[in-house]
Amino acid sequence: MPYRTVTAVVGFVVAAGLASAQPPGGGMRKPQLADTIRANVYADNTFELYVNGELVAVDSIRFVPHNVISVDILPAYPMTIAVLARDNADPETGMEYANTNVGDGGFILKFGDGTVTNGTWKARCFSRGPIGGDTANPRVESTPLPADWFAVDFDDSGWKAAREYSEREIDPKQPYYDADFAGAKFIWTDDVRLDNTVVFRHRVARPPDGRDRPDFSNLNNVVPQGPPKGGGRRPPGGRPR
Ligand SMILES: [Ca+2]
Ligand SMILES: [Ca+2]
Repeated sequence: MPYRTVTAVVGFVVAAGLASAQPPGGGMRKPQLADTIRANVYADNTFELYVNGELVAVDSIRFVPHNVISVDILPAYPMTIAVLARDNADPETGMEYANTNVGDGGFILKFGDGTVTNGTWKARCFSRGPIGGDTANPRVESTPLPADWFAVDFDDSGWKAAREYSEREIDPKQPYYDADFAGAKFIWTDDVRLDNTVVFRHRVARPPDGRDRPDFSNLNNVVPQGPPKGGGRRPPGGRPR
């Protein structure tokens, strides 16, 4: 093939790949790290993050020190985000530090596509306490989590909006300031002290930064572009590729 033709073909594939996962001639190009977006998440005290019904991140430190979790995620739109956030609280009393303290919660998230937490997110509390702030006779009220709380089609239409909190109210620790949360708001339900287990949900219809991104969500159901690697084929004298 003449050199000029090769250049043209490569150029076309690269250009097409910017907006589509579907190269000419069918199949689907494989996603690369450049197709991912960075997710920064900070929770007081811990969280599980689901994107489009799949678990993508868990806080690796359940209590303290307060940490930022940063992971790469492969977005697909519309994108449904569901978060289980927990303040550190004894399930029997709602308190911490051997039932001597009422801790407070707080959650903030920013994705590289511009998705941020704010008061447009849905929020519902599933465990609160000590009821009435009564630390002498602490009680909790808990509701079981719906089995499919993280599912894309879960009906959260009856849920209230999350409440936004200021940095001063949440008082995040230094790792929060070391990460990019510009434009994001701390959120929780209405009572950041007594509401201890909270689920947030949010649907991102299209990338907030306006960038067109390929949709790789069907990748497992198509034949990738190019010859498959591995598959048990063993080159002579070598290990499987
Ligand atoms: Ca609390
Ligand atoms: Ca806390």
